[in-house]
Amino acid sequence: MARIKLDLGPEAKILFVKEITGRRFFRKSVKSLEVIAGVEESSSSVDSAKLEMIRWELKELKDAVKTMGFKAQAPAVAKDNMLHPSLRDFKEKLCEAGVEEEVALDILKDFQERSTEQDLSDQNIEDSLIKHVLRYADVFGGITAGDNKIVAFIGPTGVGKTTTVAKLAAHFSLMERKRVAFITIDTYRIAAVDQLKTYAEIIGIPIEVVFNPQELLANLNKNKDKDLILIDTAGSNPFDAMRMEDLKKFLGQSPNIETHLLMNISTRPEDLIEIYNCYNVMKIHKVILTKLDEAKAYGNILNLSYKIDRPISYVTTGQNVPDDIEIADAYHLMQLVLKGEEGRWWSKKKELEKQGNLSL
Ligand SMILES: Nc1nc2c(ncn2[C@@H]2O[C@H](COP(=O)(O)OP(=O)(O)O)[C@@H](O)[C@H]2O)c(=O)[nH]1
Ligand SMILES: [Mg+2]
Repeated sequence: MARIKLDLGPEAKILFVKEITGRRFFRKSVKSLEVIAGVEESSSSVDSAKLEMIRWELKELKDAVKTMGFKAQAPAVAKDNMLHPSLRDFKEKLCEAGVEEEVALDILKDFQERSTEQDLSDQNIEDSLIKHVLRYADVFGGITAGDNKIVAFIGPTGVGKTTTVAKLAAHFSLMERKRVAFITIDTYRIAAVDQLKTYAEIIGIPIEVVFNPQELLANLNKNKDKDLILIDTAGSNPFDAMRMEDLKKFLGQSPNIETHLLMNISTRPEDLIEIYNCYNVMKIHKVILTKLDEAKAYGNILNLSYKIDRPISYVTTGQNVPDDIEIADAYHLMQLVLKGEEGRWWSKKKELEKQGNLSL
C-alpha cells in the first residue's frame, strides 16, 4: 500500500490482487503478488463491469505474451540447454543414429538426474552413458522349445515372417533336435504357402495349412506331442481393421499362443508405433526386428524399446536360412545403435566362424 500510495497518491485503492508462484531453473520457487491499483475519479466512477473487462483483457494479453515466449523457446537448442554440456555430443550421436530427439533427451535427462556433477565431468562418462542406455534395451532371450510351446508370427507383408519361421524351425529341429511342426494360416486362400512347404520338406517337418479358426484349433490339438509349433500367418495390411479382427479370431483359439510381431527396422519411427498399435488389438508378446543387414542406422531399437512395453526377442540379419537370425542381446543391440554398421557383430561372428574360431 505504501508503494501504491507513493505512486498514485493517498486516494489510491487496490483493485485486484493475485498471488503468483513461479519456478526459476533449479532455484526455489518464488512467490510474488500481481496488483492492480487505481484512483477513483469522483465525477465519473469506473463501474465494476468495465473494470472486470479491462482486467480480463489484461489477462488475455499476458497469456498471449507468455505463449509467444514459450513458442520462441521451443526449438531443440533451448531443450538442449537443459542438458549438461558433457551430454550434448552424446545426444547428437544418438539422434544421428536415428533415435528420436525426445527419446534421446529423456534418456539423457534421466542419466543427468542420477549423476553428480563429478560423474558428469568424469573423463569416462561415455562408458557410464553406454551402461545407462543399456537399461532401456528391452530384450528377451528367444524362444525356449518344449512343453508344446506355440509361437505365432505376425506382421505386415514382406517383413520376413515366412523366412524367420523357416530359420527358427531349422534351428530347433536340426540343431536342438526338437519335435517341430509348422502351421500356416491362410486367411485368403491365395497366399503363397509353397515357400514354407519347400522349407518344411528340406527340414523334414510336417506342415498344415488352415483356413479358419476351428481348423487351427484342431491342428493345435493334433500336434500336442510337439515341442514347438510355429504358426506362420499371411501378411496383412495393419490398417485393414477387418483383417486384424480375422487374425485375432485365429490367434484367440488358444491362450497358449505366444505372438511375435515382426517389423522392418528401417520403418519410420512413427510408422513403427502405428503398426504396433494396429496389431495390438490382439495380444502381442514380443517384437522381432528384421532386415538389420539392410539398415544404415539402428536408432529404432531404442525408439521401440522406449515407447513399446514389449521386449525384442530376435533380430534378423539377412536372407539365409537358417543362419541369418540372432537372439536379441542388449549389449550387442546398443553397440549397433551407437556404432552403426561398425557395430554389426553378426558379420564379425561369421568371419570368425569362417576362420574356425568360434569364440565370439
Ligand atoms: N535382407 C534381408 N532380407 C530378408 C530378411 N528376412 C527376410 N528377407 C527377405 O524378405 C523377403 C520377404 O520375406 P518373407 O519371409 O516372404 O516375408 P513375409 O511376407 O513376411 O512372409 C524375401 O525376399 C526374404 O528373403 C532379412 O533379415 N534381411
Ligand atoms: Mg510369408
